[in-house]
Amino acid sequence: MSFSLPELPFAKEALEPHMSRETLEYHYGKHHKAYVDKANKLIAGTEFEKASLEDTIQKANGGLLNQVQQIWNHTFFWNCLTPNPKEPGKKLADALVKTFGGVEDFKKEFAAAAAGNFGSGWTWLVQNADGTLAVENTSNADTPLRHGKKAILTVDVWEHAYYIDYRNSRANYLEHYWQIVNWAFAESNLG
Ligand code: MN3
Repeated sequence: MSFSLPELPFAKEALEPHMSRETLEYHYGKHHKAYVDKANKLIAGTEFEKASLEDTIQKANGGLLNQVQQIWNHTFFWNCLTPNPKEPGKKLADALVKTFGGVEDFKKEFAAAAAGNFGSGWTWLVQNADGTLAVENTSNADTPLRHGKKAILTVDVWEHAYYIDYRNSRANYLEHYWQIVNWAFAESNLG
């Protein structure tokens, strides 16, 4: 078994003007694809040749771990975006009210964490093993899966995610992110 690049869940131009076709051509077509290609080279002849992506994330180390985490993180990220956003559903909205005080309070805390995530990384809404929700940052390729947490929502804050559309302004990128968030996908991840 080898890893494959999943189809994007929308057309490359579908998220414009918030995320351009050009960004997706690079971010999905080159960066995400490169993680898949590099992982497949690294598993050749190893115990991971027949392992699932999730098992490999739990067991791999070093360069391979970085690549497989980035494959998973990006696939999850594309699913967190939609050209047809709707308001958060009741189950998710209630959970956000309980933990953060409200949907807008959650968005503020998540955006502040993303703005403050130093260097390359990801910002997540996670569900802990005890069912509680939390906003967390990870660095580089690190992913909540590796730490026994369920990912609910994420934003990629590597510069490659926003440099084409927003240059150095992560803040502008984050403002536009809220216009294309797939709340229904986030809600479907709640346990
Ligand atoms: Mn990325």
